[in-house]
Amino acid sequence: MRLRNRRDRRVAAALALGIALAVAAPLTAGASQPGRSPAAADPEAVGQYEIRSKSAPSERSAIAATGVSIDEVKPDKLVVSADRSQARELRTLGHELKPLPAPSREPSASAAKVFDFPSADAGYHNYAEATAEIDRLVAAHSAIMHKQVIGKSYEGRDIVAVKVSDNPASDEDEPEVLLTHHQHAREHLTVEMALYLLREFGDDYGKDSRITQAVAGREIWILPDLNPDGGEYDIATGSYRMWRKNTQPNRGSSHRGTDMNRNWDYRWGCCNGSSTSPRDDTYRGAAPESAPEVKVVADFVRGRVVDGKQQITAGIDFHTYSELVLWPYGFTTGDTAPGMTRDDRDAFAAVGRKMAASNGYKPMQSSDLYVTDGSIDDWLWGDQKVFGYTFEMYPSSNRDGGFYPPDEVIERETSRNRDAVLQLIESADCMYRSIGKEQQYCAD
Ligand code: 0X9
Ligand code: CA
Ligand code: CA
Ligand code: CA
Ligand code: ZN
Repeated sequence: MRLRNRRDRRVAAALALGIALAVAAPLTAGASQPGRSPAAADPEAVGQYEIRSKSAPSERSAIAATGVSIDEVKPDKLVVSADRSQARELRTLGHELKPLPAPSREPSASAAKVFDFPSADAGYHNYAEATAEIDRLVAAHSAIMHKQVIGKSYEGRDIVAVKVSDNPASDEDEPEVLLTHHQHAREHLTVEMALYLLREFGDDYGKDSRITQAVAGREIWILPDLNPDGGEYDIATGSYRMWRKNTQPNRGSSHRGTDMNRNWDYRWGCCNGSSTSPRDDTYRGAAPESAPEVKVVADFVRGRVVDGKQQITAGIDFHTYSELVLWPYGFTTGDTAPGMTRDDRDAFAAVGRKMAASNGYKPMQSSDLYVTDGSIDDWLWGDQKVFGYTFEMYPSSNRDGGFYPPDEVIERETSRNRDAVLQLIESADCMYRSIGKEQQYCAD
C-alpha cells in the first residue's frame, strides 16, 4: 500500500514534466539516443531490465503480480519490462535489476512521416501496408480466401478475419481453425506471421499437397491484427515505444490501455495473474471484454457455434518473444482443473510438443512460466473447448532484438512455423488422435 502511495505521488509529480515531454515529443524522437534505455529520459516510458537469478514459477508469478510484463525466462535470468517506478518497486522487493539497452534504430526517414517503422525495419508492415497486402492476396486468391470485417478497434480501425478454405463464401462442414495475431502492440512479428501464412496458402494451393489438403479440408480463420491501435501507437513517432496494451482510455486515470491478453472472460482477474492498475502493462481492464477488440473477437468466436456446436476446434495465438509453445491453463499451476481432464491436458501436451519439435521452440504449460488470468488460451479452452495454444515467436533472447528483431529475420522466422501450423491444422479434426484416443472422443 505504501509503495503504491509513494508511487502515486511520484507519478503525479512527474505528470507536469510528462506534459512538457509530450509537447517536445517530435524533437525527442528526432534526437533519439541509440542504446539508451527510454526509461532514462521519460519516467513513464517502459524499458527492459534483466534480473539475474534462478527463479521458480511461484517467484515469477509474484513478480508478474506487480504489474510488469515478464518478457523472457531463462534458467538463470529473467527479463521484465517496467517503467522507472516499477523498477524501483522490484528493487524494493529485493531484486537486482540491470537496465538493458533499448532497441536502437534510426527513426523513420522524415519527421513528418508518422505511423511508420524505422527505415531500417521497412520490411515490417504498418497497418495501412498490412491492409493493402491482405486485400491484394484475397483478390489474387479469391477462390480460397474471403475477407470479413468483424468489428472495429477502440479508435475505429477495422478488425479483419480472412477465411481460407475452398468455397470460402459458404460455411461447409469442415473443422475450423483459429489463428490470431498481435494482441500485444510491440509484437509486430506476429502480423508478419499472418501475412506469411496468407501468402503461403495462396501461392501453394494446388501445388503443395499438404497446403492443398489443408485448404480443402478445413476452414482456417486468420485474424492478422487484433490490436491495430496499439501497433500504430507503438511506431507512431518513428521510434519504438515498447507499447503492449491497446490505447483505450481508462476512467479516472491518465494512463491508457488494457492488456488484451488479461481481458478475456474466463476466470478474469481470478488469480493474481493480472493488474487492477491502469498504469500497469498487465492491466486487466474494468471488466471482462471491456476492451472492444477483445469483445469483437470473442463475439466472432461465439458466432462460430452452429447448432449448439463450436466449429473451431483448435487455434494458435501468436506472440513474441521467447520461442515457446504454450498451452493452458495459465490461471492455475495444476495440470488438470475444472474443465481440463487428464486426457485434455495430455492431448494439449502431445500436439504442443510435436509442434515444438518442428519449430525448435520449447513446449510447456503457460503457468510454468508465470500465472496469468484472463488470457485468450484459457478462455478458448475454458469457455469454448477450443484447443488454443500460444506461440511466443523469435527471438529466444533480448540479445537478438527482443520485441524488435530486424526485418531481415522476418522470412526465416515466419516460415519456421510453417510445419507447426500445418500440424495443428491436420490435427484439428481430432486432437485426441495424438494420445491414441480417437475412438473414444472422435467417433461419429
Ligand atoms: O503474458 C502474456 O500475455 C504472454 N506473453 S507475452 O510476453 N507475449 O506478453 C503469454 C501468455 C501465455 N498464456 C497464458 N499464460 N495463459
Ligand atoms: Ca533492415
Ligand atoms: Ca471449404
Ligand atoms: Ca464450417
Ligand atoms: Zn504477447
